[in-house]
Amino acid sequence: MKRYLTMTSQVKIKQFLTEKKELVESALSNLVPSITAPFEKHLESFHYSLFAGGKRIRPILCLAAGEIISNAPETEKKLLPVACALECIHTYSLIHDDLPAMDNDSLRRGRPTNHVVYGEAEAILAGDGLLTWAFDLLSNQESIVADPARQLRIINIIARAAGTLGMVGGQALDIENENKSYPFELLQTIHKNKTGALITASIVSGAVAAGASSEQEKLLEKFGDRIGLAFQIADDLLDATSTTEKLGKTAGADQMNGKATYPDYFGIEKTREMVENVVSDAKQAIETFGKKADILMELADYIYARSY
Ligand code: GRG
Repeated sequence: MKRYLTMTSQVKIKQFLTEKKELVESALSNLVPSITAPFEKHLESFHYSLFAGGKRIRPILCLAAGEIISNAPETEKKLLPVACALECIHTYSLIHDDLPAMDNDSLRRGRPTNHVVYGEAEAILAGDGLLTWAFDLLSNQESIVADPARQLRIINIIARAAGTLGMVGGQALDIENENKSYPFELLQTIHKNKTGALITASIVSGAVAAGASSEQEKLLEKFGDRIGLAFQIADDLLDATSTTEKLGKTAGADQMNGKATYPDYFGIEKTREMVENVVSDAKQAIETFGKKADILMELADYIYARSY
């Protein structure tokens, strides 16, 4: 099922992304600790990275998946703590990924990386603080979004995706294999865990929080799995073809760090075709939702369009 962004849908999706991004920014401001004594320095570094202008794709996917299940006006408001928890985890992963012991990068979201500004020890702590705050948000009485059994499932979906059997494991494999040549299957495993797991969890947790049935959850999990992969392949393409200025992070960093990417295995053109096919599979998975799936379909097209 191929469908490209027409001018009208491009405007519509940009508007949707802007609106939801604003909503997430304001929820984040309300739901994380403000910069006050006695932890001012630590919180300054926490805020520095969290409010650095990320695209907020994971919280937006969480809200959009919730919308497919229930468009009751209170659903979106209810889902915001889950959406914000996902962004806290993502921001922690970027801070730690940029550390000298990992990718050693000095530019992120268009500004100097956290450790460049606050030093390595504080950057590690800002990451630790963000990760832990995510689970505070997910388990705090004031921000609980579902009945206890559902809430526990949401926490477990996110914990599993962020940890050793997901993002952390993927990052470990990535680092172990730097500057090595390895079979394509290993690259797929790295991508699926390092980037895909949290993206899939964003979609599934949003759906579960909004009351999805297990059948609906399975369809959205398949969509998430494909979108997560498309997102990482698009990121590989952008790293190889875009500029530091446009990306707000160092272009060509994968090659510099000895990281294998899709274009290394298949070249740019074939890799573009692969993103297109993966996005098409993602959309097929949610066809049965009919019109309700429009926004997620357009978000999928947006990920494809972003690879150019
Ligand atoms: C340190 C445990 C740990 C994990 C790090 C996220 C990650 C795992 C590494 C980042 C490496 C990377 C560039 C992966 C490609 C996909 C990706 C996660 C891109 C950054 O996400 P965006 O584009 O960034 O959503 P913004 O800044 O918009 O939030």
